[in-house]
Amino acid sequence: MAADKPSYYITTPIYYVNAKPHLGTAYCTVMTDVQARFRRACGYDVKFLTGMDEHGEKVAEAAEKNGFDTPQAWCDSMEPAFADLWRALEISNDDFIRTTQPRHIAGVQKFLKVLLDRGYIYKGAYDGWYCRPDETYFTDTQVHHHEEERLAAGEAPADPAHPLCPDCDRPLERIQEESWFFKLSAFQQPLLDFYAAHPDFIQPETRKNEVISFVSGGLKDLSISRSTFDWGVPFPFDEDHVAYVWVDALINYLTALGYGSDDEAEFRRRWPAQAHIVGKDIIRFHCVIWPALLMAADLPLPEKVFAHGFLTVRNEETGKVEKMSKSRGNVIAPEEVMDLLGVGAYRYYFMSDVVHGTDAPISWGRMRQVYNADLANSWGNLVSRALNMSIKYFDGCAPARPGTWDEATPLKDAADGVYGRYAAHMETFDYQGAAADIMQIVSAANLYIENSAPWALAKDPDKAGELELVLWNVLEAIRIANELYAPFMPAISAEVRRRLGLPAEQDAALEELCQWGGLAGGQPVEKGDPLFPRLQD
Ligand code: ME8
Repeated sequence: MAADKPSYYITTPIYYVNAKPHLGTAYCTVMTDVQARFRRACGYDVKFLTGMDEHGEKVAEAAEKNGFDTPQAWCDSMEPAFADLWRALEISNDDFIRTTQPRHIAGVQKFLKVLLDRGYIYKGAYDGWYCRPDETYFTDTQVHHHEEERLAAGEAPADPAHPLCPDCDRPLERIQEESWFFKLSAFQQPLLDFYAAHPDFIQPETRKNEVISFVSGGLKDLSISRSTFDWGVPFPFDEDHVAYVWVDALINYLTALGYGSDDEAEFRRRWPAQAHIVGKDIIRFHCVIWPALLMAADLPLPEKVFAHGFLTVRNEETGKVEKMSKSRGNVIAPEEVMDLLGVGAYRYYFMSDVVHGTDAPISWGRMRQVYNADLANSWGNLVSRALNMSIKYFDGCAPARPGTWDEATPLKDAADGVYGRYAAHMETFDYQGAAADIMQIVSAANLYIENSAPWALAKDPDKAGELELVLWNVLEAIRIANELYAPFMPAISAEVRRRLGLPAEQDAALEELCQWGGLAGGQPVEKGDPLFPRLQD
């Protein structure tokens, strides 16, 4: 723990264990990782949490279907699928929570008791619609409204016994059972007041409007327990009931900090979270139910929920563009993309080319295009040319920092203020903007090499000083661009640092590392294999 550094607590959703992670799951996790790495580089004391959502009827059913004796054994068998992929994708999570861990169960039970004591839950009977694949409840009005929209769009009427889910269009079930309810209806005005007082709480803006209009339409109390199966956290004061999987899951953000344990010091230090990163599919849970639950428990609310869009694929049969999802069976395995691009380029592609907030169709052609243009031709080529020339003209070393290092050059100009521009983009999750900031330096450096033709300078002994200045400028620009790329491509950046002969660990904060003039020079450098071998179209 670094007491002197400000805490930055960032989370991904905890993913369902019923299938292996796919490109969409990985997209959210990489996006969160880039922010966590950026914040660490800026000097924050980061806690980056991800994990697995293991309770609920679907998990119990999947365990049985897959021939496991217990749901727990099924969940345990799935952990490596997540843990191994996160390692392969260079995910730097500091913790991995599983909702079946005792630390989590204790925290959920404490939370439920707090809600009971504060008078925000009561026992009643639930009679309504339930989407089993999404584990989401819908009212008659919501379902009716969706059916009207479908009919208006010319679609065939749904079976009245199983109308279709307003979120995912799969058949709903009618559920009637005794249940505990959360007084969500009491939080309509407090939520609207909160959104108004915290305009940055929901990002991007379009999502905020969607949430506000949903809440303005009125909130109904929420069924938060199930009694027809037992794979969940038992209510401590009513053992026949287990917590509704979403309430169980949301509380992970607290229990990972020790909420409900004997030592709540980390919880007190780090809560509220700085950012929950989620997909737009689960925004109501994070921007309506979660804040209401926290208000009911008298706890502070997270600073920001960032909702990204979906990676989509075209359904060959219907021609419709669909969300890539496990239950639709249209997923691409991250390993396929890693095999094509390598991990660094995989991360770079999804983070720099897919605008965070809108949906993005996945295309192998576009991946190749971005890889070849940005990485093979621009960044990789720049690094390899610069190192080659150093080795050739400076006896295997970087040129020493010349006395005139502080004089204006096109590269010093390009690097001037880059940290501020980049940080502003990173902080608002505009990674595309941040990648463009770095690319400006990279392009300027490639152009500068062309314009100053070091190979010609090297032939003229009178131009030795100029050659030194030019090449030092290029290496200095590379050093800075490489630090800025590090959250996107951690292992590649570490390798570039190594080839440049720089220390693996940097003590200084990113802003300082981006100051022009940091490269002393004179150290041996290494060419190495191409970082991004060109891909054939
Ligand atoms: O919802 N494109 O888990 P989940 C982009 N357990 N992102 C996608 C995606 C796609 N096609 N498909 C999934 C759950 N995601 C709950 C969460 S949190 C307290 C409980 C990402 O396994 C996206 O971030 O269905 C989405 O929100 C998340 O995976 C849902 O993962």
